[in-house]
Amino acid sequence: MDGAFQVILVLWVCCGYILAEICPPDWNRYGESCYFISNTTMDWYQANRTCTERSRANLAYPTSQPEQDYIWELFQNKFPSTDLWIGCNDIEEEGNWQECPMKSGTNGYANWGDGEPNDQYESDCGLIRLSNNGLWDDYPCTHGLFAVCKLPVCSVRLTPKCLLRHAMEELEKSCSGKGCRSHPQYQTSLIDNCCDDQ
Ligand SMILES: [Ca+2]
Ligand SMILES: [Ca+2]
Repeated sequence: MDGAFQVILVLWVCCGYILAEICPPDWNRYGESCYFISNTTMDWYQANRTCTERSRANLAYPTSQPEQDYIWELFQNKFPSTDLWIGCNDIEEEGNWQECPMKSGTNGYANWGDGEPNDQYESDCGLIRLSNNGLWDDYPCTHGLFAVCKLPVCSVRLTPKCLLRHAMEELEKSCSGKGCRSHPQYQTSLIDNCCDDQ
């Protein structure tokens, strides 16, 4: 018997619940994270707010080449002819880039195009550039682009009563509203109580 299945079976028989890791509706899962591409364009500040207000997510920034490739493919499948805001910025201090290091190394992953970021036109916000095969560029934050939000997968406790009372979509909605595993606001609550109000 598969090990993961054994754990689920033991939880179900002994404790009356199973654990499930899910993403909210319309989000896409990759690894331990969920991703959402906005349906409209907006400036970088609004993009950042949109992610925060939407399930308390963050404006995503790739932290590895596989994640960069996943986000880029996800975006190209939805909007194949434009650029995409990511969370990198040097708004607070020119040249001091938040979230995205200047070069890949001990500070993390970087994917800047040649000569970028160059602060042309007083550019303080990072984007994935269509015309440069997805390499990063800096651009004025007031420009209107799509946004990519990122959220840790939600860990929910499913009981038989819960499963009877809720459709999966409803579970996902309640999960996205109540907290997610590893999210800074919920680190003390590794299992949220999506179904504990039965
Ligand atoms: Ca700048
Ligand atoms: Ca630039």
